[in-house]
Amino acid sequence: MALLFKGDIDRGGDWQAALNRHAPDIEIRTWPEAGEVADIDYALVWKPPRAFLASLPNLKAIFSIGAGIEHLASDPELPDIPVVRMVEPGLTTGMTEFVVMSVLYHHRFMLDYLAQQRARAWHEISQVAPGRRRVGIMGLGVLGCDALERLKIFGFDLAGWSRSQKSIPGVTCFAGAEQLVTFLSCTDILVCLLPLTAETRGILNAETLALLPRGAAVINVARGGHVVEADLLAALDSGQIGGATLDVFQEEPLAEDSRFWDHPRVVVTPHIASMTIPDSAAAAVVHQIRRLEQGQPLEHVVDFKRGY
Ligand code: NDP
Ligand code: OXD
Repeated sequence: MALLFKGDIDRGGDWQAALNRHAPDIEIRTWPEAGEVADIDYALVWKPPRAFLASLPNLKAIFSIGAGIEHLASDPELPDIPVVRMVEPGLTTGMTEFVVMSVLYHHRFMLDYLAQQRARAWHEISQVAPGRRRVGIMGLGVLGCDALERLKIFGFDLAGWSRSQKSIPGVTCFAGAEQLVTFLSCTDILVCLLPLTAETRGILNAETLALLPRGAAVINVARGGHVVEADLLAALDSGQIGGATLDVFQEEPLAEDSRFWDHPRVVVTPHIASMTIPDSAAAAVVHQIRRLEQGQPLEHVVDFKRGY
């Protein structure tokens, strides 16, 4: 049995070692050393070029190195075999750390305090009790649910929004386009953890940003395509949005002349909110391969009709 890895070349050695550790019986090949392509059963990939996967004739399943799968959905020649998105504890924990950190950052007025520091100003801002701070997460999947679970400890007023109705203890759950207005209108700190699909592209735009309470914060750790950037900049300039933490952008790396770089109400990070960790991810991939080889259904298979 052979698996071909085609991802970040700098991390190829780590992946090879991790996969060998978790599956000594599987032959691990690292692109470009693909060998005889007809022998390859599985591909573990990030942003493969168009038709690359179609050139592997006997694949049984494709594993995405990341949680997002647009890099595969955009390939018109994607083979018609199961595609598994990345769900692994390292990626989940990393995202939760970043979300908790960012929510606390806005909750505790850090943008204002940093501005005060630069101005050598010593001024207390009245603290808001966590129970009076409404934190809402768009996307109640693996990542959104884990972040909410950890945010509970702080006592925030928590809400979430998803496509299908959910029931999560301690979280007010909203669902569907018809409940989006209500969800947004009672969210002080908004976190976007949606997949990028035809339905969610541009979901944070002038109209939806205007539904948030004035001064709300926006944390986007999903995809740049969720935000209409010109609309967000206008909302930041007007004070409708009080601050933003942006980890993802329409164009990455962020253009040198982007206004986000030095906007005083924005924190920019270079798409690092979370990363797949080779060791735990290799265990997750091997677990799925074992399932398939034993005739059990794969987990976390992408439904391309839904788009995620
Ligand atoms: P999941 O597939 O587990 O969850 C997706 C959630 O979004 C589900 O709750 C789903 O609803 C909801 N959703 C999808 N479409 C809609 C819609 N039209 N309206 C309302 N809700 C919708 O994804 P993950 O939690 O694993 O990952 C989320 C995203 O995070 C990834 O797609 C990726 O883009 C991003 N990401 C970013 C990283 C970074 O470093 N910045 C790292 C890792 C991931 P339902 O539950 O009803 O299906
Ligand atoms: C992912 C990402 O989707 O890294 O995992 O953004």
